[in-house]
Amino acid sequence: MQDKTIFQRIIDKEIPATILFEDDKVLAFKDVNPVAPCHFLVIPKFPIVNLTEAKPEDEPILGHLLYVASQVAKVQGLSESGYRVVINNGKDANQTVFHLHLHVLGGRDLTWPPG
Ligand code: DGP
Repeated sequence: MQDKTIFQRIIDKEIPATILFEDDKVLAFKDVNPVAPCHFLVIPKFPIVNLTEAKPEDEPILGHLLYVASQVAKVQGLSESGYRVVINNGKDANQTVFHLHLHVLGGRDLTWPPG
Protein backbone atom coordinates (compact mmCIF):
# COMPACT_ATOMS: atom_id res chain seq x y z
CA MET A 1 0.00 0.00 0.00
CA GLN A 2 1.24 3.50 -0.84
CA ASP A 3 2.30 5.78 2.00
CA LYS A 4 -0.20 8.46 2.98
CA THR A 5 0.56 11.94 1.68
CA ILE A 6 1.15 14.68 4.22
CA PHE A 7 -2.30 16.08 3.36
CA GLN A 8 -3.99 12.74 4.03
CA ARG A 9 -2.27 12.78 7.43
CA ILE A 10 -3.68 16.27 8.06
CA ILE A 11 -7.17 15.06 7.04
CA ASP A 12 -6.79 12.10 9.42
CA LYS A 13 -5.68 14.53 12.19
CA GLU A 14 -2.37 12.69 12.58
CA ILE A 15 -0.47 15.94 12.20
CA PRO A 16 -1.69 19.40 13.20
CA ALA A 17 -2.70 22.21 10.89
CA THR A 18 -4.41 25.55 11.34
CA ILE A 19 -7.82 24.65 9.97
CA LEU A 20 -9.93 27.49 8.56
CA PHE A 21 -12.88 25.48 7.27
CA GLU A 22 -13.99 21.88 7.18
CA ASP A 23 -17.03 19.98 5.98
CA ASP A 24 -17.58 16.37 5.01
CA LYS A 25 -15.93 16.85 1.61
CA VAL A 26 -13.13 19.42 1.91
CA LEU A 27 -10.62 20.94 4.30
CA ALA A 28 -9.07 24.44 4.20
CA PHE A 29 -5.97 25.14 6.26
CA LYS A 30 -3.04 27.55 6.40
CA ASP A 31 0.00 26.71 4.29
CA VAL A 32 2.98 25.88 6.53
CA ASN A 33 5.28 27.82 4.18
CA PRO A 34 3.30 30.94 3.26
CA VAL A 35 4.38 33.00 0.26
CA ALA A 36 1.84 35.77 0.90
CA PRO A 37 0.43 37.37 4.07
CA CYS A 38 -2.62 35.14 3.61
CA HIS A 39 -1.90 31.71 2.10
CA PHE A 40 -4.20 28.79 2.63
CA LEU A 41 -4.88 25.49 0.88
CA VAL A 42 -8.19 23.84 0.05
CA ILE A 43 -8.14 20.07 -0.49
CA PRO A 44 -10.66 17.30 -1.08
CA LYS A 45 -10.98 14.85 1.83
CA PHE A 46 -10.38 11.95 -0.50
CA PRO A 47 -7.27 11.60 -2.61
CA ILE A 48 -7.19 12.97 -6.14
CA VAL A 49 -3.55 13.15 -7.23
CA ASN A 50 -3.96 16.26 -9.36
CA LEU A 51 -6.15 17.73 -12.10
CA THR A 52 -4.66 15.36 -14.66
CA GLU A 53 -5.99 12.43 -12.64
CA ALA A 54 -9.46 13.91 -12.03
CA LYS A 55 -12.35 11.76 -13.26
CA PRO A 56 -15.72 12.83 -14.65
CA GLU A 57 -17.29 11.95 -11.29
CA ASP A 58 -14.95 14.47 -9.61
CA GLU A 59 -16.63 17.45 -11.31
CA PRO A 60 -18.84 18.30 -8.28
CA ILE A 61 -15.90 18.27 -5.85
CA LEU A 62 -13.86 20.46 -8.20
CA GLY A 63 -16.65 23.04 -8.10
CA HIS A 64 -17.01 22.74 -4.34
CA LEU A 65 -13.27 23.34 -3.83
CA LEU A 66 -13.51 26.62 -5.75
CA TYR A 67 -16.63 27.73 -3.91
CA VAL A 68 -15.09 26.98 -0.50
CA ALA A 69 -11.94 28.86 -1.58
CA SER A 70 -14.09 31.93 -2.28
CA GLN A 71 -15.95 31.67 1.03
CA VAL A 72 -12.81 31.24 3.13
CA ALA A 73 -11.16 34.12 1.20
CA LYS A 74 -14.16 36.27 2.17
CA VAL A 75 -13.80 35.37 5.85
CA GLN A 76 -10.08 36.10 5.63
CA GLY A 77 -10.90 39.61 4.36
CA LEU A 78 -9.55 39.13 0.84
CA SER A 79 -12.69 39.73 -1.22
CA GLU A 80 -12.21 43.49 -1.72
CA SER A 81 -8.45 43.52 -2.28
CA GLY A 82 -8.45 40.36 -4.39
CA TYR A 83 -6.57 37.11 -4.29
CA ARG A 84 -5.13 34.43 -6.53
CA VAL A 85 -6.13 30.76 -6.73
CA VAL A 86 -3.36 28.46 -7.99
CA ILE A 87 -3.14 24.75 -8.70
CA ASN A 88 0.36 23.41 -9.28
CA ASN A 89 -0.19 20.44 -11.55
CA GLY A 90 2.69 18.09 -12.22
CA LYS A 91 6.43 18.46 -12.69
CA ASP A 92 6.73 21.72 -14.62
CA ALA A 93 4.45 23.43 -12.10
CA ASN A 94 6.58 22.12 -9.19
CA GLN A 95 3.78 20.14 -7.59
CA THR A 96 5.32 18.66 -4.44
CA VAL A 97 2.33 17.11 -2.66
CA PHE A 98 0.42 14.61 -4.79
CA HIS A 99 -3.01 15.25 -3.33
CA LEU A 100 -4.93 17.91 -5.28
CA HIS A 101 -4.85 21.31 -3.56
CA LEU A 102 -5.86 24.85 -4.35
CA HIS A 103 -3.49 27.54 -3.09
CA VAL A 104 -5.28 30.80 -2.19
CA LEU A 105 -2.90 33.74 -1.95
CA GLY A 106 -3.68 37.29 -0.90
CA GLY A 107 -2.77 40.26 1.25
CA ARG A 108 -0.19 41.71 -1.13
CA ASP A 109 0.13 42.80 -4.73
CA LEU A 110 0.64 39.58 -6.71
CA THR A 111 2.76 39.99 -9.80
CA TRP A 112 1.86 38.54 -13.19
CA PRO A 113 3.06 36.41 -14.87
CA PRO A 114 4.00 34.10 -12.01
CA GLY A 115 7.47 32.51 -12.08
P1 DGP B 1 2.71 22.38 -4.18
O1 DGP B 1 2.60 20.88 -4.16
O2 DGP B 1 4.03 22.87 -4.69
O3 DGP B 1 1.57 23.05 -4.93
O4 DGP B 1 2.64 22.93 -2.68
C1 DGP B 1 2.45 22.17 -1.53
C2 DGP B 1 2.24 23.12 -0.40
O5 DGP B 1 1.95 22.37 0.76
C3 DGP B 1 3.45 24.01 -0.05
O6 DGP B 1 3.09 25.38 -0.26
C4 DGP B 1 3.72 23.76 1.42
C5 DGP B 1 2.47 23.04 1.89
N1 DGP B 1 2.74 22.03 2.89
C6 DGP B 1 3.59 20.99 2.79
N2 DGP B 1 3.60 20.26 3.92
C7 DGP B 1 2.71 20.86 4.75
C8 DGP B 1 2.27 20.57 6.09
O7 DGP B 1 2.70 19.61 6.73
N3 DGP B 1 1.34 21.42 6.63
C9 DGP B 1 0.85 22.49 5.93
N4 DGP B 1 -0.05 23.25 6.56
N5 DGP B 1 1.23 22.78 4.68
C10 DGP B 1 2.16 21.98 4.11
